[in-house]
Amino acid sequence: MKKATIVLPTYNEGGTIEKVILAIFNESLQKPHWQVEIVVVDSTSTDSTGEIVKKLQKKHSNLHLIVTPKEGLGQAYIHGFTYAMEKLNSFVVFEMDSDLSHDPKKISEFLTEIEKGADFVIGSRYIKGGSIPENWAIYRKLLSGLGNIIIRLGFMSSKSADWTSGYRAIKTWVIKEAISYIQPYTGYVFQVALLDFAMKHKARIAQVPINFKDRTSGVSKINFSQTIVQTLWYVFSHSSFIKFFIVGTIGFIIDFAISYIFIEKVHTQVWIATLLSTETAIISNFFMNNFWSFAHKKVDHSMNSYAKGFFKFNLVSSGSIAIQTIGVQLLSSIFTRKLWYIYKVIIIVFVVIPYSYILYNKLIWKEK
Ligand SMILES: Nc1nc2c(ncn2[C@@H]2O[C@H](COP(=O)(O)OP(=O)(O)OP(=O)(O)O)[C@@H](O)[C@H]2O)c(=O)[nH]1
Ligand SMILES: [Mg+2]
Repeated sequence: MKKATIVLPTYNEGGTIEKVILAIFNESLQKPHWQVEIVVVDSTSTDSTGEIVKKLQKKHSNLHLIVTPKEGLGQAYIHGFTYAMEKLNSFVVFEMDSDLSHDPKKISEFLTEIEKGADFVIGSRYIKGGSIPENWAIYRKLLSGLGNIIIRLGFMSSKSADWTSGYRAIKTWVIKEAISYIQPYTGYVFQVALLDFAMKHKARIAQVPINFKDRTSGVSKINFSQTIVQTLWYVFSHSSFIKFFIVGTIGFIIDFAISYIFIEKVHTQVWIATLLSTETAIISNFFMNNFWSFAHKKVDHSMNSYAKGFFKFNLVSSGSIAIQTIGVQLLSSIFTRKLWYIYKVIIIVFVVIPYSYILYNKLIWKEK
């Protein structure tokens, strides 16, 4: 029998915690081959949450309670995961809200995905069969929906439609590897950081649809403005795509500056200046991409791999130059020549950027 531990973070959830615990134990009886434990991580609730759990512990030996200071959702989960791994030797841990927003009936679907080989199962509100509450205020629907779109674009990944969902089943090998990485993310942003880490460390992702129910008791603990700022900053500072974009912009400045110096000040021939400036930009782009944008899949540390990677990078870059040259010339001859700079921007944004990003991922910085 493998052990699955459901970690329930609580802060003043006295109105629902008993129902949640009993429903989980009830569901787990239906699932063969799994031993289910519950770890409640209570951030010293000021209501009756702690007492209710202690009362239930008398009847249920597989119910555990950790009481911690109030340090945010991420920290509560880290306490719960550590307990599940070190004290209970769990194979899988679950994240689940304690306010009945997440239906315990879904547990068996998550475990089925784990049995099929997934390492990280996400309860998704944004896939077929999933939903958010209809009565959510429009601002909340927008925040959640738009937030997920921004995160997905930033990480350029189609593996998860719901990055902020708090209903998940995760194999403990993923948590063991991730634990020091997620440590600084104390608030709700920790959900995004954990999934980002798992994806970058080759965890197999699966999704099950969930119908998120609005809480009917207690109050929300999420601090929206703090969560939005922290999440946007996280995506901005960890997205390969955004870094690739910044590297491209720096490359453009280097290219332009060197050309300018050699053409205007040193008075070399234009083709020499252009060759020198583009190749310098290509070299700096290659190294910045390797050690920054795609650092999690950087090429092996050997001369041979560098040479191969650099050669392919030059090929892709030559393609970008060809696309731009032909594209700008073509559009200038079809439409007015005066608007050449607009054609250039359009071609860079809609053709060159996707073309080079896709080819870098397919040819140079591949998933290992
Ligand atoms: N231990 C602990 N649990 C927390 C903390 N913050 C939130 N939680 C719990 O995390 C779960 C999710 O928090 P919620 O306030 O329900 O957040 P939400 O689901 O995004 O928002 P609503 O459902 O609208 O309230 C709940 O079970 C909370 O009790 C915390 O600082 N410590
Ligand atoms: Mg909730």
